[in-house]
Amino acid sequence: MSFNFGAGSAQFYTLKGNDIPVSSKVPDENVTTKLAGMSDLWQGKLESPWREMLWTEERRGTLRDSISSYKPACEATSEARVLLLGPVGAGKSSFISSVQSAFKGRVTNRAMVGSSSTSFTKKLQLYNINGQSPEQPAALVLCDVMGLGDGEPTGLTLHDALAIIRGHAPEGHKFSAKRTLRSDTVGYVKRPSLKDKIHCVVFVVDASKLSSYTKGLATTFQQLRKHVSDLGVHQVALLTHVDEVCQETARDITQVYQSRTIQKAMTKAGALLGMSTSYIVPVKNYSSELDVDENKDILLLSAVDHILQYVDLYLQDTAITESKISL
Ligand SMILES: Nc1nc2c(ncn2[C@@H]2O[C@H](COP(=O)(O)OP(=O)(O)O)[C@@H](O)[C@H]2O)c(=O)[nH]1
Ligand SMILES: [Mg+2]
Repeated sequence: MSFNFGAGSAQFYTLKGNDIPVSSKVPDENVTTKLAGMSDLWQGKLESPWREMLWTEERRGTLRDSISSYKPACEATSEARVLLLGPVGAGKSSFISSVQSAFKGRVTNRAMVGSSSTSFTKKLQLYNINGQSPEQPAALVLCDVMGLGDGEPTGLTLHDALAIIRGHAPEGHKFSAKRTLRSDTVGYVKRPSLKDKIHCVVFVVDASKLSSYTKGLATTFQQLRKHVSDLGVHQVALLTHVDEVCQETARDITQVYQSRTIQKAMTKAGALLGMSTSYIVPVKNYSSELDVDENKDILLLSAVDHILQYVDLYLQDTAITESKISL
């Protein structure tokens, strides 16, 4: 299996003169408390970022505008429907709230964010991303659902995840590992159209838990990936909690693509998911922040932009197939 690190793969990892080990700097008090249990220390800074990012107010504006004015690449659906899948606590609900916050300009908690180890979100919840203003909603729906199981009899089953992706699950359906979705379930969508289906699957994994995720979870991911690929739906991934594995990134999010620790975490996430790192993007969700931050917004909005590219690949393929059928 090969992993694509883009321009970064040929970099030499040298420490610059100003790269004082973080432990010897005076860190922010909040950050220190959060990082107390961190296993992986700052492992040095790459000479240059392995992905180019523009950390400017202008870039944030451009991303907001392009997502707000996004139109799906196929007439059969007026909006992109994206499903977030991952274990409990990975940050699926937080990502939805964070994206919403990045548009609103203040931190909101729209999707219910949990703090326990069991899934807070049991229902299939659809969130219309508001865009620049409530009158101008973005053509993007993010779907939140309970955490994936890792072979244990809890969590979303493979069968139910695929039923959602195929468009059979009604909004608000309450999932249970004991009662899987069936054609006689109330609200079951028998003949889903393109707008009911999922156009891109986003796997969400927590960077601070990569070493403790079970083999069962890796198997769940691999099985899902195989079945979702068979449906022709593209998959990308979000690596969340990056602030919890790298102090320097926690202090300054613009360091995310220069942190060797995060680069390693991305490789690890790629191995867990069985996916090239070119599909994976890191994010820092709004968790304890009271205010939005320009650079965190840029990372979050870039993740949405990345997702929409894969939505369009699926929709373009679908449009071609449909036009062939109607010939
Ligand atoms: N530090 C930090 N905490 C996060 C991040 N994303 C989510 N969290 C926290 O992790 C916990 C679980 O998040 P949640 O969104 O409910 O996970 P879900 O079960 O996947 O929906 C919450 O306490 C969040 O505030 C992140 O990027 N960094
Ligand atoms: Mg949740």
